[in-house]
Amino acid sequence: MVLLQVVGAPVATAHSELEETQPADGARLLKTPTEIELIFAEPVRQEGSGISANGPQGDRVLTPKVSGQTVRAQWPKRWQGGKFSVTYRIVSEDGHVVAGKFAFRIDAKSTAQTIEEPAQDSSVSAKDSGGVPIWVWLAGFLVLAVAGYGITQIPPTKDK
Ligand SMILES: [Cu+2]
Repeated sequence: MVLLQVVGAPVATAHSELEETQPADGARLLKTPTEIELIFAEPVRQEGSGISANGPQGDRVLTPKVSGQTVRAQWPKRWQGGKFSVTYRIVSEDGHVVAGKFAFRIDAKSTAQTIEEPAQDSSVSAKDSGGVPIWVWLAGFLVLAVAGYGITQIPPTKDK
């Protein structure tokens, strides 16, 4: 990555630098995107341009659809829980190769289905611990009521 940027710097006069991505670099999504989008400063050639993605499920080569300065690719439907990175290598109109990488997180709701089971366990343990202290609470309220009664009784005795 660093090497590519250093090598690319001296010839940066006319080729297409990446301007914007969708999702943005560093974004945290709650929904799985249907596609990703890369917008470059100048037109991109379809031939030789490629995008690949990496996530918890491994690596996948995506199919880039180039139109002008925009490169789009369909996002794999089930790629939704965790950190993902997209690596691009595109050929700009002047023939130069521009390569780079951006990353984002997807915390899709469908992963909540696997969290439902442990939730049942926690309700069971709540019942177990809840049964014991009922009399403790009643005793506590009684003590507070007596104490409160005693405090409220003090001002009238002072008046007399
Ligand atoms: Cu160039």
